[in-house]
Amino acid sequence: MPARLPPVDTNHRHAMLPVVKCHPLILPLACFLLVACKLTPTPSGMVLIPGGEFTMGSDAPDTYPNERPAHRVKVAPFFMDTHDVTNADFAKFVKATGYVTIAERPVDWEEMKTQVPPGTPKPPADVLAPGSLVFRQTKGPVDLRDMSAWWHWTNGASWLHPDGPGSTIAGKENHPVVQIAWKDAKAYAVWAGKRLPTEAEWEFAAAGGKSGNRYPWGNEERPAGKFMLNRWTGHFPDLNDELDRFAGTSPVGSFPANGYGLYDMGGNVWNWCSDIYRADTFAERTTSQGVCCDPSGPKSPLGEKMMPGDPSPPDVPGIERRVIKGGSFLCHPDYCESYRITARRGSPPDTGTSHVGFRCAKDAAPAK
Ligand SMILES: [Ca+2]
Ligand SMILES: [Ca+2]
Repeated sequence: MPARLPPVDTNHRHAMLPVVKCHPLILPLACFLLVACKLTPTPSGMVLIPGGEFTMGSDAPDTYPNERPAHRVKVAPFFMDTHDVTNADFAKFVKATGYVTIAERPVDWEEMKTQVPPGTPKPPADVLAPGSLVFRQTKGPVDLRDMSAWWHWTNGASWLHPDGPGSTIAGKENHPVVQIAWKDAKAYAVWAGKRLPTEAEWEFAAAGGKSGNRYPWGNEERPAGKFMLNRWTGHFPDLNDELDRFAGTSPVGSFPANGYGLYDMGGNVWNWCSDIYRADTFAERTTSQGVCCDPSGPKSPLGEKMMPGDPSPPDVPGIERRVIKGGSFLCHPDYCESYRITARRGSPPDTGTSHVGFRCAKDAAPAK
């Protein structure tokens, strides 16, 4: 006969716990460790990116000169939004704060004057009126060196009207918000208690815990013929056959996540990063010794060495631009393939476009 077990008091959870006798110092020590190693809980909609050392940039021949040289970088653990900030997310910010995006404000000529060559005449009123840059498909093949064939300054274009007056975000609540200038993205991040990721963090996160891959999902652009991102399909910029199901932006999370659970790290919309853009950032960084820890980008755009083949040559040397990463629904393998992990470009911080959005990061430790 087995010994009878004592009755269990099921009304008290502690009654189910075994009583462990331990050294009197164990409990105070455990409390000390809990406080000392206090981990920030993972905020909703974010994942913990563990941090570590990785190879940033690429020396591969089929990459741009601004991605070279490949070099070792360390990043501390941080949190990253699993998906781009959506129209619904941004609407909450605007409702709570009354924030007016840069595209919705008239251009400040006094400020603009500091960013153009001296002696530039004041532009006509329609150029100074509120607006933004809108992509328009061309009627036929064009010279791919002339981006003005498909980018058009459009009065009335804004996050609410991403393709200009008459366009709407109704029904696109879960699409990434676009027509967001870097300064708008930063304002949102501050409101959300977050920040923009550094370029190093973004690139580390895009790799999804793997090393040496060309894309956030692996080395093959279309494994087993499957589209892994929203990019341009057809002939750029005059024929979009929508083979990947989307002509413009797509709802966030329409394609598989990468190894960290991050969606759309390649394609859909570009993501703003916090760093100032320079084509020579990596070349300058590697002149110093050792592995670079948590780089936050160049201090200034001044003194940038022009690089032949830079996909983002500045209109005016020394003008401030900020890094964008990940490519968009406009990228095509025959054109720029900017959804590669190491691809990088610069864009003026006060200009929104219909293919640039953002996602936020947050420190995982109390303070850096
Ligand atoms: Ca597409
Ligand atoms: Ca993206």
